Order: sequence, then C-alpha cells, then structure tokens
Amino acid sequence: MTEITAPKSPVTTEEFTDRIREQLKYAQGVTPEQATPADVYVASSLVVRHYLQDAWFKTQQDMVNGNTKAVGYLSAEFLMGKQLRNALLNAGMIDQFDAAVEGLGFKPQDVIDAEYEPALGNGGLGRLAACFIDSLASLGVPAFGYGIQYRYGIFKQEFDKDGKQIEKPEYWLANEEPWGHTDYNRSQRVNFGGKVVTRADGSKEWQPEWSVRAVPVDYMVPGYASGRVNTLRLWTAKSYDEFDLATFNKSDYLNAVKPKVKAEDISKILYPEDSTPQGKALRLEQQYFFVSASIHDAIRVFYPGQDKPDLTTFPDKITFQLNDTHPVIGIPELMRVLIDEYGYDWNTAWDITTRTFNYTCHTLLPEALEVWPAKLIGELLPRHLEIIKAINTNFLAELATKTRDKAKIDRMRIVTEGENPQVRMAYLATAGGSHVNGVAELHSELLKDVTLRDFSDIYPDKFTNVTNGVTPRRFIRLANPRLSALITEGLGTDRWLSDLELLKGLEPLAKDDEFVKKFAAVKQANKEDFAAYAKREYGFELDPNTMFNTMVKRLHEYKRQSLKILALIAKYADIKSGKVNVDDVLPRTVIFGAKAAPGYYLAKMTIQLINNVARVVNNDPDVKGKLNVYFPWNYNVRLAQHLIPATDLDEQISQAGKEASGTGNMKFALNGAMTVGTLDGANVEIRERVGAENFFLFGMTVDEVDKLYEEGYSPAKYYEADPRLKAAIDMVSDGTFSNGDRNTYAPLVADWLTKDWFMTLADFTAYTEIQSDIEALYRQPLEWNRKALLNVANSGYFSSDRSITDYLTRIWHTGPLA
Ligand code: 26V
Repeated sequence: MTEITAPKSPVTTEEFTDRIREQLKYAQGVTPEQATPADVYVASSLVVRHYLQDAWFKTQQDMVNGNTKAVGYLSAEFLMGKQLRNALLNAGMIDQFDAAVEGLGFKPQDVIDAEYEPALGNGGLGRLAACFIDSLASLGVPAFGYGIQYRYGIFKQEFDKDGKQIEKPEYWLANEEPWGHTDYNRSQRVNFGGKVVTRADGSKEWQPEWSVRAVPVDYMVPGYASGRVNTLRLWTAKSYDEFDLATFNKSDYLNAVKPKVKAEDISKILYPEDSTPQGKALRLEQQYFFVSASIHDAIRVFYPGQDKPDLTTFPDKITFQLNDTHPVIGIPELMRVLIDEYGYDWNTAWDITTRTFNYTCHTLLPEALEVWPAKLIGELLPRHLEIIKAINTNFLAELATKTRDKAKIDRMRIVTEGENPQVRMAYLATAGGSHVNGVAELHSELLKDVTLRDFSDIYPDKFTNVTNGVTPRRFIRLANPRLSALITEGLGTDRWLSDLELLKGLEPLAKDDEFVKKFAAVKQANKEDFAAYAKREYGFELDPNTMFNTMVKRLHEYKRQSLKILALIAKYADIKSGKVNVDDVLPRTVIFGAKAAPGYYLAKMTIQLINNVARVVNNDPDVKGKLNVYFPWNYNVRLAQHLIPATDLDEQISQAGKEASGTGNMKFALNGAMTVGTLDGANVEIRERVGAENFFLFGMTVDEVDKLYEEGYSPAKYYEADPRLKAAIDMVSDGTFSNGDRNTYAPLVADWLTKDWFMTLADFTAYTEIQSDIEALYRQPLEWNRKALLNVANSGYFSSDRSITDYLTRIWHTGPLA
C-alpha cells in the first residue's frame, strides 16, 4: 500500500471552480466564455492566494509572538520561476485545480504556461535563494526573503542570423502579476548622498541629499505540507514626488520628472553580470536600498509600535544571512541605525551587529569578490564610510592583539591604503558577522586555505561549510511527475518529498531489472516530451532515440563550454576525415543552454561558435544524423524543468577549483542523469555518494592545476601533442563554422593557444578519452539505467531541506515554529 502524505486539499473541485468563476467575474471582468488562459491563470492564482491567507497570518503572528528566532535571507537575487503550480503543489490543490480548469474548458498546461516567469536572478546564486526559502517554509522555520523587485529581470536572450547573442529587455512586469502584494502602508524611506555633521554633543548627524521610498511587494512562500506560509518581501523604488511642480510650471517637463526617474531607476533592472563587479554607483544604490529597507522593516515587524525598542534583543529575533557580498553594506547600516537612530554606544552596536549577520561566499574567482572605491561609498553614503573606516581601525587593533605578523595584518585591511582606497566587502562581511560559509566541502576548504586564509588562521571557528541543495518539490515532483510516481511506487510512500534521504530505499530496486526498465521508460517518455516541447517552442527536430547530452549554466570560461564544443568538433572532424566510420558513431543530441554577460566578449563569441557548429553539423549529410547540436535560447527555470528530466548525460566540466558548488549537477543526478565531471565543487560530494563507478570522472585535480600554473602553463604544447585537438582547433580557424571566414573566431583561438587560463586544452585528451567509457555504457541500456537509478537513490543528501537544516544547526541556531 502506498502511503500518501501530501498536504490535504483545503478545497473541493466544485469550490475551486466557483472561486475561479468569481475571480474571473470580479477581478478580471470576463465571463468564463470570454476568458483566455491568461485570465484563468490570474483568477486561479488569486484563488490560491486567498486559501493561503489564513496560514500566512498565523505564521506571522506565531513568529512575532513566539520566541523562535526568524531568518532574514538577504539576497540581491531570487530566481523564483513560475509560481502557480508550485503554490498548488505545496498547498495540496493540484488535482482540484486541474479538474476545475478542465471543467471550465481549459487545458491546465495552457493556464500554467500563461504565467510569465519572474527571472530576477542570474543563475546559481539566485536560484539557490529561491530553493532556500521554499525549504525554510517547508520546514516551518519563520523566515523572510528580502530582495529587490526589479522591473526588468535578466535579459531575454535571442540569437541573430549569425548565431550571435542579442539581449532584449525582460519586462516581466508589463504583464498582470497576481502574486505580489504591494503594501504601500509599510514603506520605508531610504536616504542617499549629502554630508555628515557633528552635533554639539559629539554625536553624528547624516544630512542626506535625496531619498527614495522603498515599497514592499510581498510574495507568499507556502511550505510543502507544513501549513506554514512565509514571506518573500521584494522592495520596489518609488519617488516621493511625481514631479517637481516649480520646474514643471516653467515648462521644463524633462527636468521636472528627473528626480522621479532617478529614484525609480534603482529597482529598474537586474545587473546581468555575474562575475566582474563593475563598481557602478547604481549597483551600490540597489544594494543599500534593499538592505536598509529590510533592516528597518525587521525592526518594525519585531518591535511593533515601540518608539524605544530594546534592540539588544535584535539578534534573538532575527538572523540575517548575507547571500554573497551584495548585501554586506547592511553591516555598517545596522551600526548606523543602532548608533545614530537609537542612541546605542559603539561597542553595544558592534556586539548586536556581529551577532546578527552571517556571510555565505559563492565564488572562488578573486575577480568576482566585490570591492567598492571608498570615494564612491563616501559620495553615496558618507556616514557609512565613516563607520566602515572605524570598523577597519578597530579591527586592525584587534588583530594586533592576536598576531605579531604585521604583513598579515596589513593584508587583512577592510579598507586598503593608498591614493584610491577600496573597501573589500568580503573582508567586511567576515569581520562583521559570526560565521562564514562556503557552499560545498571543497569550496569551503579552499576559502579557508586560499581566499580568506588569513582570516581563517585568526578566526578558525568562524568558518564552516554548508553544501548547497535543491528543492525536490520543484525539481523532481513538478518537473518530473513520471519519475515522482515511480519513486512513490518504489518506496511505497511519497514522504520522500519532505525527507529526500528516503530515496536510499530505491537502492535495492536497482537490482530489479523490471524496476530498472520502468525507470528507463520514464526517461524515454520524458525525452519524447522534451522533443515535442523543443519542436513547439524552438522549431527543433530532436530525435528521442539518441543520447540527450546537456550542458546548461551561465557561459563562463571557467565552466568550459569550450571543452565540450571542441570535443564535439573533434568528433565531427573524425567523421569528415574518415578516421571513424560514421555508422559506428553513437547517436547523440547535444543541448546547450547559456546566457553570457552582455560585456563578456569571449563568452559571447563562444555562443556564436556553438550556434554555428550546430548549423554546420546538423546539416551535413556525412554525419547522417549521428551528431546533433541544439542551443535553445533564453535558458531559464521553465526550460530547466523540461530539459533536466529528459537528460541522459549531464556536463559538469569546470576547471577543478573554480566552481564553488554547482546546483544543476544535483538536479540532474536527482532526475536520473549520469554526470561527466571534474573533481570540482559539489561534484566531489555527488561522486562520493553515488559511487565512483556511477560517475564519469576526468581531468586534473585542484593540486594538479596549481602545480601546472606554477610550472608555467603553455596551451600550445597540448595543441601540438593531441592531433584530434589540433584538428578541432584548426577547423575553428579555417572558416568551417564561419562560411569560410578565417577571422571570425580568431580572438577565441588566440586565447586558447596563448592563454587558456582555465586549461581547457590540458584537460581535452582526458575528456575525450572518457567518452569511450560513456558510449560503451550507453550501448547497454539496462546497465546505464541501473547506474542512473543509483544516482537518484543516493542523491537525497542534495535536498535544500538538508542544506537548511545544516544552516539551522551550524549557523542560525534556530528551528521550526512551535
Ligand atoms: C556575482 C556578481 C559579482 C558582482 C557583479 C554582480 C554579481 C552578480 C552575481 C554574482 C554571483 C556570482 C556568484 C555565483 O553565482 N555563484 C554561484 O553560486 C551558486 C550557489 O551557491 C554555486 O552553485 C555556483 O557554483 C556559483 O558559481
């Protein structure tokens, strides 16, 4: 007997239908006959929100009245993906929704698809934040997600006729958006600019020059089967004045609206860069904007109606997690609020602040660590610069009591010396918070040993690891209903959705050929679905009887999409030169998904190359359909949910020591894909858990990489040494993928041959060698699927519920509401 523990529906199909009709009538102003799927989407979403309302109230009341410390997850990005079906699942109303919508004459899928995806994140960091707030609510932990409601999300990616990336604005808020509730009565003033004056009593007064109204837009975050509903509070920037009347009266209309435009620009657009900080004033404005509003909001929530709250209890009310360095300006902001607004002395304020904040680092690339020019901070936030300098002075004094190593102390400055002093945000976060964590074991080790080495020497207890995870609700249950049903059948319960380690119970079933065949049938059906989806959405003709081999992630040199495309070209060259008989080639469909930062030249050129390899290879009759390359544009959460369940082989091939964790790797393993990967990020832990024999490992280790850098890396050597690598690179140079033009990819080729910072060439041979193992196994479907099933069975650890549990015990020291 199968034990079903999914949340009980609060509603019958009949009620659901009536409520949708009601919303269509009163909110949408249409009859069911006039309604479009988009109308039904809005109406159903409002119905779901109504059903969640009481649980939302209760969660807030229990949080404020009880004594369970809440979590404030401060993040510049929340990459939520579509809301409706997730909310239906978590609230237990999926079946009633499907039946009601069908009864009204609509296809549930059309209604779901009518939702415009909020793409308020770049990639892994933003999606992790979304998984984490789902898990917090599912575990019943009181929490706020705090961020920005950008009017434009990450750009919409298109390809032009030459295969180049084109960025189009993603104006998601142009559409009706039923989930966010704009709460004008809970807004906060956020100030900028001006100067600091010292009062007669020696206290400081910031006299700002301009201010912005931060208005919260609240999203419900329903927990899965927990009865709890948390809040994602995204701030939107509004001007205090629509326009300046005096200027307007002088007929200077443009200047009259300037202050409004400037204020509202703050939440206008998500920065599409995810590695090189540009040091742009607007970005610092965004960071301060949401963090300042959030801190004041937390004080409002936890000390309601109190003029003189006792803020020494603040760290017992809420703990703020800094998602990367983007919200780190919150540390001097809380100091300022405590000292200037509430009159605490420095030491008390510092004690409160350091007990309130913790910092998660999400990168290993030194160039991705944010550093702000002190001058810029001084112009925008003069009082904060004073506070940061004082923090720095006190910190250096404290260090002097802990070490005699002057050089070390000097390296640890939060504010650098010299003509153009810089504020290092990662250092400020480490000094100003209780804990620092990396996002996978290897990453946390490297943080301690390399990136923040001096800090971990002096404050070893601050450092810890929390390996990332992903929510099984969205990424298994919603994305892969067939596999979910099979798991539930295999385990005899659906409790795995809230306790993912139960997947371990599938392990014995890997010995049962009948079960493995069912598992294989699920994958096959998912591939057929994806082929139909790709046909509909992109006009692609995918053959579901080929291996689906996927590489989806941001385009970055360190992630090494180049390695994948070069290996593919080498295979193509083998076919063209007759070195391999095309009839012996294992049929493969390679699918890429990736956005490049608009200013990242080599990344954009790599996209162009992949598109042109696709054009040439897919249309070459010599290939006989054995190699196919597709690059669906605008990779996003929706596409991920379709593609991941249909993938046979996933690529996680970053240079060892560069990918902090990866979370795509977890989603693929949990959906029964095999991984080809390096010993990097969470790959290491995935391989440990699923077993070395069930993971295709290749490439240099971190130590080997370091050694090679030290010896002096010369990529040309590898080009000369491996004829297949040479053939592939030559094919890129000789115009095969550029209609005969030899210049198109010259900068890319020059980079490979002379710099190749991430050692793509050095790992090429190992990468192509492992392909024979992969292909040999794929030719034995039962054995392949057995191993893929073992990946599912042993990946339960990678639930974001487990990550959150680790944060609770290691960092936050709180738990579920009573
Ligand atoms: C960094 C920056 C740098 C300043 C400019 C704006 C900006 C915007 C976003 C980011 C985030 C880059 C860091 C990031 O996404 N890290 C990824 O975090 C994932 C979740 O922990 C992890 O799985 C990936 O390995 C890691 O690359």
